[in-house]
Amino acid sequence: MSAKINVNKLAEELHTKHLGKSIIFSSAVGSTNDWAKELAILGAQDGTVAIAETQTHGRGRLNRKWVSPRGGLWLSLVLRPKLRPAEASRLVFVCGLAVAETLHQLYDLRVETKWPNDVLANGKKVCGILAEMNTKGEKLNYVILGIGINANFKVEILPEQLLENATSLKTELCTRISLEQLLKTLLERLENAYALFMNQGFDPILKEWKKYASFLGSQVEVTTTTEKWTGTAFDVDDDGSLMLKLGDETTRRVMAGDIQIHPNKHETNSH
Ligand code: BT5
Repeated sequence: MSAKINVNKLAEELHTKHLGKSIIFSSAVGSTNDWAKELAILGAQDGTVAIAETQTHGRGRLNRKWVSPRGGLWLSLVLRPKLRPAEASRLVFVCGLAVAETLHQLYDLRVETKWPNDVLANGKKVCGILAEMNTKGEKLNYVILGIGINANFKVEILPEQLLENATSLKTELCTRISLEQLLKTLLERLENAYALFMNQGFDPILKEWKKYASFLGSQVEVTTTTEKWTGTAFDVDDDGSLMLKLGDETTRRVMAGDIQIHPNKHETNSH
């Protein structure tokens, strides 16, 4: 089975109104987020999808490297929502929910959302999301929503330092999956979640996202660019910040950072 996506087959089967109505595919690019940004500047319509078989310079947050071998699903969407920049930052959660629902629907896996931008399968990172926006003052021009899913490769091909926290669908399911089916379901779920967000706001999205967020209630270590805390992750607030209760019972609101879940305090949920 090829690592390429049969875009014609997908287009015939895709039941979306606008996401993925225009899909472009490349065997290799630097980063699909950069590619989608170029397309957005050239006027690409809302919902355009750029997919690559491999990325030579896949990126995570803070310019961290995202390793993108053949067999993964590496894509970016061009979105042009009528939102303020602060509201648009919540699209990471809209997307995380859509990925979690997709993996839950298609495969028999324990799926979790992990603050702020990860989706885990059986406790390990299987997907990362990178939302980047272009603004002019208070006006949002476009958002590039990048999604990376470790799909049809064994996790062992990733660099050794990632193996403790990462997994792939092939490793968890012991079989290859259909990239077309994964992408089709993902775009359909994302279109639903995106419409819910645009019509009813962030509350219903956050409520659903939290159903997958098994880390809530756990002891976590939070790292920001300047600080590090240990405490109980007791909530995610309606602006997307992590709410942390520290040992001295004070609370901290964390807008951006990474969490490491304390292994002994990690509880599982029903997904
Ligand atoms: C992310 O950043 O998790 C966002 C990843 C977004 C990737 C997609 S692929 C399509 C689009 N085009 C791009 O260039 N990017 C997007 P962050 O939370 O900062 O996590 C980055 C960290 O994840 C790295 O520092 C590594 O520790 C780890 N990592 C790198 N590659 C990985 C992989 N394939 N699977 C799991 N973990 C990985």
